[in-house]
Amino acid sequence: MGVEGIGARALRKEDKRFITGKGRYTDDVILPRMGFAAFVRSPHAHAKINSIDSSAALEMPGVDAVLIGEQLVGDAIGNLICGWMIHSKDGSPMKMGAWRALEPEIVRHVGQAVAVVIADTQGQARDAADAVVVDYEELPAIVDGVAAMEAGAPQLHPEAPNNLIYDWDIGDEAATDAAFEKAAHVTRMDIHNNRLVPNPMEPRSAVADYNDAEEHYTLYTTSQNPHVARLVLSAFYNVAPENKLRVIAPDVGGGFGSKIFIYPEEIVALWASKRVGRPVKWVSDRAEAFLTDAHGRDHTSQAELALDADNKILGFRVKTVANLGAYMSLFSSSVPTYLYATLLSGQYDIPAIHANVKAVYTNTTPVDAYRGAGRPEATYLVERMMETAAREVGVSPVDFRRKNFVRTFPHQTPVIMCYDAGDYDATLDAALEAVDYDGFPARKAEAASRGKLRGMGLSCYIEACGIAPSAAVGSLGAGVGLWESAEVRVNPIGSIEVLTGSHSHGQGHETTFAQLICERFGVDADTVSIVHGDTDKVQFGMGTYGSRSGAVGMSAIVKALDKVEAKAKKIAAHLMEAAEGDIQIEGGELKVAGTDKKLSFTEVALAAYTAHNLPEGMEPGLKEGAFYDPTNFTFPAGTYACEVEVDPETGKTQIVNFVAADDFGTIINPMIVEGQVHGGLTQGIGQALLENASYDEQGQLLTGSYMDYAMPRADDVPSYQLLTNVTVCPGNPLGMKGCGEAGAIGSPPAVINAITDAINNNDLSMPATAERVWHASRLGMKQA
Ligand code: MCN
Repeated sequence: MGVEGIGARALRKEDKRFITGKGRYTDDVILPRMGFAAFVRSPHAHAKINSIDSSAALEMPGVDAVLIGEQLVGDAIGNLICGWMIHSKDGSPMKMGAWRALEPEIVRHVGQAVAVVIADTQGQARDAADAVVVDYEELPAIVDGVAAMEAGAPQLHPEAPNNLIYDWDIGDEAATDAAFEKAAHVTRMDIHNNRLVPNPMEPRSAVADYNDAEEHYTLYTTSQNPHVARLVLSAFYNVAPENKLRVIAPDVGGGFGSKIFIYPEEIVALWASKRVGRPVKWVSDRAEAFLTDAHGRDHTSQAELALDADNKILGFRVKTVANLGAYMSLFSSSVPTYLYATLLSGQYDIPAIHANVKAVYTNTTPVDAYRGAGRPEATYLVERMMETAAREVGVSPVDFRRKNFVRTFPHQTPVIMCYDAGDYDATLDAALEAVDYDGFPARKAEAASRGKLRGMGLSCYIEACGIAPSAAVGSLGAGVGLWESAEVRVNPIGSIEVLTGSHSHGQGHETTFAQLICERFGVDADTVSIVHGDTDKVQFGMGTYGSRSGAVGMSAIVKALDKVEAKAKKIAAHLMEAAEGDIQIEGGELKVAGTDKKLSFTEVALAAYTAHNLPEGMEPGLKEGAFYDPTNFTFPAGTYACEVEVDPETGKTQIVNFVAADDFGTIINPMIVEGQVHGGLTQGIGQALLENASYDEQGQLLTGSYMDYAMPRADDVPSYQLLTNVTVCPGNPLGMKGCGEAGAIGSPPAVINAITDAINNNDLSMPATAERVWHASRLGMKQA
């Protein structure tokens, strides 16, 4: 592969196995005597379980066992947990209803598991699951977050009256009220952020193997964070102590946040493996994935922006209802609060902000992190408001934003975040030039001559990633610090293994992390292996989400590399009888500055292990570990410009140009970063135009397959124009900011701002389907 350091467009090391079909996913794991699990799932959104009759299923061929919730509770398997304690504004803790991996009493969403069948083959298990007879007594269901709080709404959990989980505030209410009293203009909007289904390519799966003789469990699973999975399984679900539980997340085909959470199926697979005395495999099919993978978004908000006579923003007031579904999952408390409301300042200098977030239970699939997690919701709200306010006061959306940009750093927002570095004018300028903003009126006129409606929309997003400084999240109620760890092992003949707590499930870590080592030691990337995803191999780790693996995971590697380098230099200095300060590492060699004396990296590594000529008192070996805990989040930011053409006859929107100008700090591999942005933009455009998890009033998911849930395809998206501007992040040794979510965060408002501009009607919600756009454009034409 060669020596390709920081900034190289190195081809992905992992692609050899992925594009030749040699990846090893959880479903590829086949163990001797393995049985298969199939879950019996509720067809009702809300129902009491009167009885479960498994007698017919037990008689069916190959069936080993049918296990139900009462047995699980009897074996003291713990309830599923939420990781971040939120207190309501009255000081009371959030109200959590119990979530059991197999529900024995009341089901609260369609697809909830009530029993599991273990059989010799997958087909036998599924057939037998169909033969389990569950007597349900249906209860009224509620699916809408706002309606769930109204008097008389069906109640999900006795712990949470009015289905209210928490009623949480951020910012200064009095200062915000005072700002509105002084306002010359107030922009008001009701905004809904549509519910999404994550849809990674590989559905979730688990293979659990209990070894009776050693009382030890191994779990192969589609996890973004195997160590956290082990921790949670051990500490809360009472499966086994950590030393008796190995979690392996092998190749994982995408997650987008949905594989952070430890789901009922993994817990049940482990428990069932011990119960039936054989390894147990469960593989989700796509229909189960629609019903049980944690969904994303689903916010309903009212927003108000106060401006002075000069169009300077005085205050921002937001009220949001977050529909969390039937249960609280791992990040569900933090997504609509600390990941959402702390970004309501956007790229703008807003003196006063107050936000209230009410989180509610409904009879829908639980909601957790989905690419961006809270930050797309904030960006959509802020950027729709900016565009709308500019239109209302009759100034250009560009001038309006520029008037209000933050320009001095560090910048303390009124909602906790302190932005460390950025240049928002630079990315705005770059995007405007690339999209030929000045030429837009002419293109609009030309489109009109063909009977088409052209629109231009901007989105100046900011996000907080590099999740997260342990001190900050600890003080905000997170149960755990979010540092990362690394170990760098230089083997005796010079090959290098880097053990990282980050987990790659599509982000190319095996390549970018190796680039760091190439940069530092000048070695060939083929001599470097990145090891991750196995709790028995890697010391510890917090996993991958919140675009943290670059800024946090790689920083831990840098710290470990510093230690390795320092020791290697000591050894080289000793062997070459030189001063330590004179040793330089270059091109895979350790040289004495100003002389022709040198040793190869391999010679120094070998000396560290042969150990007969080491400096006095030095331990043998060349292996160092480090933990890195960031001091702040990182703040990627940029401007997205979208130009659309709408056909008023059909309502069909065509994105004719999309420019993304991003600031990700130092870039390790531009090609991988571009791939990340492409993926994020496409998911964001999917949310804006096509995707929606839609329920009927009884709580049935109407969009439960690809026949009804529209994913973006190649012809829905344009050829993106990507640009970058670098402001170095001062908070980590490489100066990096995350890039993994930006596209999905910044793009939806750019698309909707463009369509609403085209159709001359601001009243349009996501997804902007052809039907919605057609109706809205007719109103727009009447108003024109
Ligand atoms: N990188 C870089 N230069 C930068 C920033 C990042 O070269 N300035 C590189 C990194 O080294 C890494 C990749 O870009 O190889 C992404 O880095 P980062 O932004 O730190 O994000 P993470 O690696 O932590 O990945 C998480 C992020 C999230 S939160 C979601 S959701 C998401 C995403 O990554 N899910 C994905 N991208 C995905 N891509 C795929 N294919 N599949 C998913 O499930």
